[in-house]
Amino acid sequence: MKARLEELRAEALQELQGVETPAALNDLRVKYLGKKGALTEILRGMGGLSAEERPVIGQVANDVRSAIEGVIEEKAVAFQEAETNNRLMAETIDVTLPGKPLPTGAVHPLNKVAQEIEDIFIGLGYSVAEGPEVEMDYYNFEALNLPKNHPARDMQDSFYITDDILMRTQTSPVQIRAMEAKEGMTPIKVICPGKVYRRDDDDATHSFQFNQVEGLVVGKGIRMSDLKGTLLQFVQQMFGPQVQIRLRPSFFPFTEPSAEVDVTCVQCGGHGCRMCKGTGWLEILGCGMVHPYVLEKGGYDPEEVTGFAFGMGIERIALLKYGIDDIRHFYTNDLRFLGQFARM
Ligand code: 2U9
Repeated sequence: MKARLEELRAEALQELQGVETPAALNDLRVKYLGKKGALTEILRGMGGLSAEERPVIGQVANDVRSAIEGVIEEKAVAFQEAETNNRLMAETIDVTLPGKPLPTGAVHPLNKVAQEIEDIFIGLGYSVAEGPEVEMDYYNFEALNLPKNHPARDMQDSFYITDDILMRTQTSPVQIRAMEAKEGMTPIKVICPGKVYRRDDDDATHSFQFNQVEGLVVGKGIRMSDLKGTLLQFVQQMFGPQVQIRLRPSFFPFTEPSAEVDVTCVQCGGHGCRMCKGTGWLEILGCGMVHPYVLEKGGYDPEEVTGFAFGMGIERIALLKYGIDDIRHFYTNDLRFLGQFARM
């Protein structure tokens, strides 16, 4: 019986050496150690052994069982490890590979320029104010020295909603509201960016809706030279330190005196080219000293304080800055156009 057990051990170990799959390993476990397996079969014959032989053969049988179990366990662990390794290999991700590009948006060039203008004036100590786009006639016209039937109202044909309510034609009403909110306190240094609406036929330089930034400073002893210095600072930060400005007399109902401001041509530097039509200058904004009537409407005594104001079209600044020839590019949302500003 001992010889049969030893034979069984040798045969089992031999067969286990060549096993190649977990399923085959399990078959061998059943074949040798299972309830109807070879070892059980041999042990059934132990009943016929003498009392001396039984513990000896029992010991051998246990040794054979442990030897076979040991190899099966070893093989099982090896299969498990191999499978884990295969899975890890198959699931390996090379984190150094470039990712799939995600299409991302970009700040619209008009918002970009508006933000840039805001940043420059914030750097000069201004705060930023916003107000309603649907505005009362009083704030849009009346308080800005444009009474009903004033001929200058014709300059800005407007979208009226009722007799007294319209789409704002400028952001100046926000400044009137800022003055009211300050209740006579000085100084005021505010800029007001936002959309405005005018009944224009759209073309390369006009749009029924466009964007403005206006500025207002009110305080004791504010002078036209403060205005000029502020605007020079602004254009040099916006277009470069080489840029100069000139003021030409103009007229606005809400400022007196009023001026239009030109910058030396951003294209040719002032020598004269197609962009500046040979003049060396480009008009970029309007400005002036706040009209006493407007100061009064805002709750300030024009005998005590003075102020300056300016207004510019963001589209116009963006056209000049980026050399664009048609403002309709800003509104038609062609991604080939807009994409050019994504990395600027
Ligand atoms: C208050 C008092 C005065 C704002 C001003 C201009 C001159 C001006 C135009 C530029 C091009 C409008 O976008 S545009 O068509 N604006 O020329 N704006 S002074 O004056 C104010 C504003 C508010 C209380």
